[in-house]
Amino acid sequence: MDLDLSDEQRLIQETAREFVDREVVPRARDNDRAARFDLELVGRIGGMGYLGAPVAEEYGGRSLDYVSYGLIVEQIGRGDSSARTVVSVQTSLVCGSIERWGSEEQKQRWLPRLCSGDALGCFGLTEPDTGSDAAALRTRAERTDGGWRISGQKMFISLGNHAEVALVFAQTDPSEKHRGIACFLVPTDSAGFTSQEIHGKLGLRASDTASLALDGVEVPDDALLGSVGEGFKIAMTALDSGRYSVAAGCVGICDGCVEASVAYAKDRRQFGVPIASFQLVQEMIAEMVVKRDAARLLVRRAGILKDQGAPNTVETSIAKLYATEAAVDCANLAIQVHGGSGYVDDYPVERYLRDARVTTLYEGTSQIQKLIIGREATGIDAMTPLRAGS
Ligand code: COS
Repeated sequence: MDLDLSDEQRLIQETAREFVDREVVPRARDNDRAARFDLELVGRIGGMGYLGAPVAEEYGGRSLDYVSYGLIVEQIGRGDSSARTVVSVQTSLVCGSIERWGSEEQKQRWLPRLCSGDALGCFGLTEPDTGSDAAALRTRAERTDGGWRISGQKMFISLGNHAEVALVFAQTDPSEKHRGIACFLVPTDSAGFTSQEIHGKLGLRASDTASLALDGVEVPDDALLGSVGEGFKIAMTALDSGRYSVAAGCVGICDGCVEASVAYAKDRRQFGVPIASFQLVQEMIAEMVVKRDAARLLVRRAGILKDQGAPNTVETSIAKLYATEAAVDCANLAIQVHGGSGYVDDYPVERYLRDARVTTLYEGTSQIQKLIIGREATGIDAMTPLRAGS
């Protein structure tokens, strides 16, 4: 595995770093405090081509490789995980799914506007009663003359209040279980489609999170993405990319924790010396550095496999599991290095902890990632006790 970055990848990394320091970092605290979804910032991120970086240029993307995409997402994650969530959802879950599974007409209709940031999209998989067991979703799609009628509820949907199009996963035939699921491109101004903001989140306060209700929403046949029965596969392939993106963002959190902690520890003096002189402080910094580097290498491996077109679901789960847990650990350690100052938002580390916390939950919990990894290692499916015993 060649871990070296090409000259072009280094340039992409450096450009993203400068962009984030200039545009993302200065706004992060105020947006967090105000719980503001910063549409102007989204526009600037779109202007950089960061909302559809791996999408083909003919559809408005930048045709970038996955390693480069990961480098961009890492930088944005270092600046602000709320902004990074926009990039991950829009690029990996929405644009990636439309590019891979969409008809030529669907791609032409949606991708250029999504890649530029003129339109936002959301990914409607999770429901009030359906999280880890995604195949058990209850939203129903029934055939009508020339189309479908969709009814159900979706929960914890990032960008759901601002999206123009929602990928809605719905069951067409419950007896078919996961093979009955279909995915629809639903314009959010459709009659019967409503969204509601979810308030009171621990972190990602500057990210838009919605519950969606679909009350007999009618869509034409050409709103179907892929074919009936392919919906579960569409969701899983989208998550293979989304988990990679979350993991890359978490490397950025780890890196931000190292940077902030090193700077603080060299500046802050106690007992007459900078606290960076103390072995117990260096131990915390060393732990952060090791976790950041390990997470970065795991993300790089997953990216390289994706660029090779090789199977990478398990390697992506390994990267997602490790990087998200590392981000929580690093943020917690970074607060410890900062002492009382780390507990208030003069420094970014308390936001890092609040924002990191959701990453071990969304796009598949750490427990789901372990079950995917364990199944590959043992050949035994332990997803549910019932199946493990059968
Ligand atoms: N890529 C393509 N296809 C995949 C896939 C992937 N990564 N993972 C599974 N599939 C396919 C399988 O090949 C299988 O296809 P067939 O019907 O042709 O046999 C089908 O999907 C069912 O797969 P599997 O048996 O693995 O499903 P399980 O119910 O055992 O496990 C888990 C599915 C639990 C792994 C899945 O439901 C999951 O990831 N849950 C978490 C959901 C999640 O992340 N939610 C958060 C959303 S936030 S946006």
